[in-house]
Amino acid sequence: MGALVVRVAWAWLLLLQLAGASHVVYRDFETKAAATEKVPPSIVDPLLRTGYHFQPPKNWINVSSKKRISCIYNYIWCFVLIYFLSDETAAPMYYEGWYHFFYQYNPKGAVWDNIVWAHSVSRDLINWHALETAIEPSIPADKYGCWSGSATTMPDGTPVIMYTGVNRPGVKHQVQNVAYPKNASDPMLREWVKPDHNPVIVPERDINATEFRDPTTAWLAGDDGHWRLLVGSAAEGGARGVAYVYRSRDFKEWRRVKRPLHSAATGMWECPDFYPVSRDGHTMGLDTNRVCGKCRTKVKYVLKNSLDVRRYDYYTVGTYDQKDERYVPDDPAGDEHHLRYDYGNFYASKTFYDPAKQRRVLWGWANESDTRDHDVAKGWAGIQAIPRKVWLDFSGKQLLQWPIEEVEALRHQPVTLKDTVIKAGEHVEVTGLETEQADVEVTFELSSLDCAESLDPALAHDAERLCGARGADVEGGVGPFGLWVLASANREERTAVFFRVFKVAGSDKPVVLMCTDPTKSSLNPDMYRPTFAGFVDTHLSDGKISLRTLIDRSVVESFGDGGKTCILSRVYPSLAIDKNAHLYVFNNGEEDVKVSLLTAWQMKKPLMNGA
Ligand code: DQQ
Repeated sequence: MGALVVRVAWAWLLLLQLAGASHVVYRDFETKAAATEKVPPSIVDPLLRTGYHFQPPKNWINVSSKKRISCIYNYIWCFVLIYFLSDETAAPMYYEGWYHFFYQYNPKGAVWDNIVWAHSVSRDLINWHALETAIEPSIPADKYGCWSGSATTMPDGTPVIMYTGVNRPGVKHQVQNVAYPKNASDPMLREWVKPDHNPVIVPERDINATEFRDPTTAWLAGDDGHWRLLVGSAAEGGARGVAYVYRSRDFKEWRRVKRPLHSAATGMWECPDFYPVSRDGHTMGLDTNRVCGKCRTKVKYVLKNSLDVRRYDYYTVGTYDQKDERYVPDDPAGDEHHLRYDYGNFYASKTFYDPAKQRRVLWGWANESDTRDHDVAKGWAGIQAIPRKVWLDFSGKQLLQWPIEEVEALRHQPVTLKDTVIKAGEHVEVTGLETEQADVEVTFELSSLDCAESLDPALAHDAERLCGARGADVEGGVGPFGLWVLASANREERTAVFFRVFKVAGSDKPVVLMCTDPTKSSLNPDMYRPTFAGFVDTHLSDGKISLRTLIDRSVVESFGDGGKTCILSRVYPSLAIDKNAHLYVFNNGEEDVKVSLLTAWQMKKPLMNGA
């Protein structure tokens, strides 16, 4: 009976998706000729290409054969299906003084197709050099595609790549393959060889072979000498997301553990990620392979899945019982999508342990939010978010994320604003620097929450609806207050990144909403401009809340309250381009807000794959 209910629910959800999709497909994919004529000139302006966010010189970097951006709008699921993409995090890693980034790439165009593993290297995760393609279809086990995967460092220091190969035409039949460096003494790891024993993991009969992909970094647990890794999958006709555990002594023979590490009624899990984090508030990262038996009590685990039906990255914090090979989230309702790495455009991410700085680094892919035809006209699509250091908050309930410190080397021309009160309905421009490529850190101080509006209980768990319903321009009680970025001189174009504070009857803890509202980001009429939002878990006990926003021409990437809530948005201004981009602090709330300190820096352009 339970299974029947789940199936009916899924069929219903699917119908809703399709209904939403057909509407958006109609909007986004008119005939190519017609749409190309409509591509606004500003979209193809090279000045909208990002300056310091990772991207190759041209073409697509990605996710899968289709992209869906899902959102909740007026209670209705809407889905944008975009059938061609470029760059997703396949395998970030560190080797012999170099960071390596392998990513899903279409060498032939700005849409998802012909996917290979492109390869770039860096000394600092900021300046990048493009190398030759690392892995491309060349054996029967990957003849029809080299999809996502991960790198694992062996005890002797050499890396191994596991990746998904598509080995049959038509239906995407997926297997897992292994590749080794041809010459481990080359720190650039330019060439990779695929042993004859590929594929090393094939789906057993009870697994849906078209939903079986993206092996994780492998780890050793206990003294049994076995490597473990996860493969993302779906069960119950697609209704359940599953992370299967496979074990091996030699990376050649792999056996599935009978029960999955974890599964939930969410739909297909792509790109799973599983790693330990320190539970005592340490910001240092942990190497999955070095969690000693004694330290286990000081460690929590994070399981992330990239949810195919929504195209967002969700995670839970929990406990890993390695004897039982099971993971249990601390929050029994955690699988119901309480926590996201990023409440904006951020998908198919991966973390890696960086031994050079003893930190865990999270890297996610952000696709465009224009249309396929715009991408074709631009000749490029897809960027990487700024790599983020990630660790467990002292509360143990959620992760904190912060741009890696290396990005600060790009800062120059600092401008500050101190102890400036922004009165109700007012705004202040931050001048003295160019802000189309900038890093802004600001601390807001609230003298009182007396004016905070009461939160409608129906919206108490739905940040996106709360934000989307009225956006940044509503006159609130405490907030909306925050930044207008990539704003034109007269502010007819602007993207708002803001907070709004609510009170809840019977609780002394305020509800703090963080939101990005790009609905006025461009005068071009045909842009997809979803608002994005998440709640910030804070008591506001010192009356302060901070915001950091990385602005990069068509990216607005924000970190609320020290990295508790993050939102990345793609926007395509038509006026606020290059030197015409302005930055403001605004307050649309009734209560005054003080900027105790704002510092804004212009950002230099690093080496970016030769572009
Ligand atoms: N994109 C890859 C897949 C992965 C998906 C193919 C994530 O391996 O599941 O390019 O978007």
